[in-house]
Amino acid sequence: MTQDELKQKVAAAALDYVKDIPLIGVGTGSTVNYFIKMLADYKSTIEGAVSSSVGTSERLKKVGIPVLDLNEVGTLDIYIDGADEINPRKQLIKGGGGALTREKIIAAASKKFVCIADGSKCVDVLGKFPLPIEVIPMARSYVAREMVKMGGQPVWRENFVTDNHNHILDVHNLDILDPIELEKTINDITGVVCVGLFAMRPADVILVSQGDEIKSW
Ligand code: ABF
Repeated sequence: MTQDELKQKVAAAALDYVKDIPLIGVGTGSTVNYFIKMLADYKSTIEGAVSSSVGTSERLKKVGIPVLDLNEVGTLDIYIDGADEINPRKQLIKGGGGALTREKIIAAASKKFVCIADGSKCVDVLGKFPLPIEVIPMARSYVAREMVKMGGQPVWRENFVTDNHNHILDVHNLDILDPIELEKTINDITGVVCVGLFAMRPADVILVSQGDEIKSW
């Protein structure tokens, strides 16, 4: 199976989790894009979705699902999103697509976060995938220097601005042995808007496609 076929397969498996749930949270990325296309068949049961990015909002509207403001919806029963890396404790690196801040907000406001991915995303230790950090633009160099002190190699994602008008640093070479501690430490750096480490609020369910199988834990 190609990677795209694996993404489609796991996206289809996530449909079971949104049956009969009127309001859902929807993430960003190529795996979720397949999920959004498949949601077209659930239009009658889904009243609306809270979206984690401008791109996802456009895709949802295209398939006829109204996009709602999280402030008006309150707590969501379910949030479906992808990841860049997943460890056995359901902790994640996210933000390769730059939507990490809104993704983290929706995850925080959801009762159940179901993370969907193809098997290539599973790792024992997070950190091979460069860790994305959204920063206020004027703090970019300062935050980068702080990350160097922590042993990382930050690279500015040039020519990219987030939906919140901020910048992204991708931090290479971090061996993330204690994800919760690192998430807290990076959160404390002035100028950081959000770090793409989802450890304090990990996923609740991981669905991964590997060959013909869907593994879940
Ligand atoms: C989002 O999409 C991200 O946080 C992560 O960066 C990415 C995964 O993308 P894909 O499904 O394209 O591999 O959920």
